[in-house]
Amino acid sequence: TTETGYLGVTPPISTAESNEREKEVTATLMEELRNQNTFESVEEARTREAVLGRVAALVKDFVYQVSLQRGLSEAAASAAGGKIFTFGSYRLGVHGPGSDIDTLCVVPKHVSREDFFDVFEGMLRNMDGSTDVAGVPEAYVPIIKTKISGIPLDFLMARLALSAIPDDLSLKDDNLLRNLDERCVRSLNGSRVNDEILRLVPNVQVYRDSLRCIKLWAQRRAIYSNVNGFFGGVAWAILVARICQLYPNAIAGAIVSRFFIIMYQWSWPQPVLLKQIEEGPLQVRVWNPKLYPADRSHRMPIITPAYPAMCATHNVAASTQMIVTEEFKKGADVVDRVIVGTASWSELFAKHDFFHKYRYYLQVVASTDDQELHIKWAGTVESRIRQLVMKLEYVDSLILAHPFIKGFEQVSHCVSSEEVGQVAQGQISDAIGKRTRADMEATGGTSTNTVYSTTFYIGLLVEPKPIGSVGPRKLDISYPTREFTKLVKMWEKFDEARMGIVVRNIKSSGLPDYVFDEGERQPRQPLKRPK
Ligand code: 3AT
Ligand code: MN
Ligand code: MN
Repeated sequence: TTETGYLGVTPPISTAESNEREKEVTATLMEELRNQNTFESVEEARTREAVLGRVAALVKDFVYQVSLQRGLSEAAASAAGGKIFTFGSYRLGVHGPGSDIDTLCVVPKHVSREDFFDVFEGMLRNMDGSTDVAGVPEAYVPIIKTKISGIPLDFLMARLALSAIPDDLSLKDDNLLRNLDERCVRSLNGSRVNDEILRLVPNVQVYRDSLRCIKLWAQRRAIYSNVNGFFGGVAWAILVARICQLYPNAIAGAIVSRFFIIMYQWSWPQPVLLKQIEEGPLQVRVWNPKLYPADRSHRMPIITPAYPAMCATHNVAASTQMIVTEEFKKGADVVDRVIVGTASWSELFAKHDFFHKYRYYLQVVASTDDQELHIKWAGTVESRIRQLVMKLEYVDSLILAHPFIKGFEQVSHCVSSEEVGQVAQGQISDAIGKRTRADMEATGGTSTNTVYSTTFYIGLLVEPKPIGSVGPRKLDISYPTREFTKLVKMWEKFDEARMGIVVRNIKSSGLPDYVFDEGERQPRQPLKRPK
């Protein structure tokens, strides 16, 4: 705790200890989280620690090797150090089975980003038990992804303006960011934000248990996604931390119950802050709605606690705000019933009903003829979907446009150019959908007829028809659709001959089976004959 005697930008709401009932529901919550398989096994935890130990040694060896190459003496090369910092769910202690370990490699100034992708990536490839090593040096945050002993890892790197990286280095000092490459500043950010969050919560174990619950709930309710205008991992982590600050002595069951009601009633766009926003040594923008109109437009600002302060939720649109708010309300209702004993925690984690909720849906189909290109094209289309959502919000009689948080991928083997055209239009018949590569080879087809497609869904909530009007209500989405396709085609690698983008309006009865779990789809009502 600080000079004020509390953590956060206001005093706590209550410093009371949790009561007996809250202790009971915390016990049942933890049991439910175990039943839901959110914890890894003891064995997996041990493997992770062993992997991290080996990775820490590998980074030191990498720095040592490069130091020698640069002509440093044996002694100076050994003293150059090198250190790993974890961030993401593993660092917060809320990871599940199969989660990755997000790892930042901090190296001294004579080790370059090129070395990271030439030398370190090579060392990873040669490491015992490593598989799937893939470097993406051109990314906004350059990254090497890999698996070691089956554990996925994401490696970022930051080169500090120091001649050696001691084992006890902390990343807290903002002055470390001086004179760094922007990519290094971005790479440091995730780790610095996580460290601050943990420093700013009153009880780390209570925080972890509560966040584990909220993350699972948000994933099940399909509102865990930054790109689509909901909240991503960092935003959820900050929200739960804020509730922990407001109830410093409460246990997880009580935090979760306060979480829903406080978030439902939050007076947006008042920001969620874990501490006062600070200025710092860089020429970079710090979130400031008084100064910047773009920041003023944030609907549900959740601000990261490390310098430079940023908004973790700048993608939120009017529609996603309504959806998240409604989910807070529903969550509050369930938790109220859990507390009085008329509901169980499993109800909180019930699957979303996105594909049952609307009468009309948009299908956004991105297609290409090449697997690798497809990943990039589908990613580009996905990252623009929120623009389509915002344009749809202006359409008359549309109350909201609800983007689903993930796309559905399909690989179709086509035997004719007509079929290729159909797939690109999102019309994948049973004949195409069920055909395998082997079927196609048997009929003499070639691999040029393979089409990769990803379909994204947007649910449309339309105003009810005015009483007494006849005929279907006209919903004109041609303008937003046209603007959206124009926008995605502005992608620098867009090639009309190889990539397709189609937006179609369908009725709920036209949703394909693959969006439903087995047995989830209601069988269509047979017509009842009068006796
Ligand atoms: P998991 O348990 O791994 O699913 P997580 O919260 O650790 O949950 P990620 O590993 O995807 O999630 O992300 C960890 C952090 O890495 C969050 C964010 O600071 C950063 N990050 C994630 N995706 C990107 C990205 N595409 N570009 C830049 N930073 C990213
Ligand atoms: Mn992670
Ligand atoms: Mn990751």
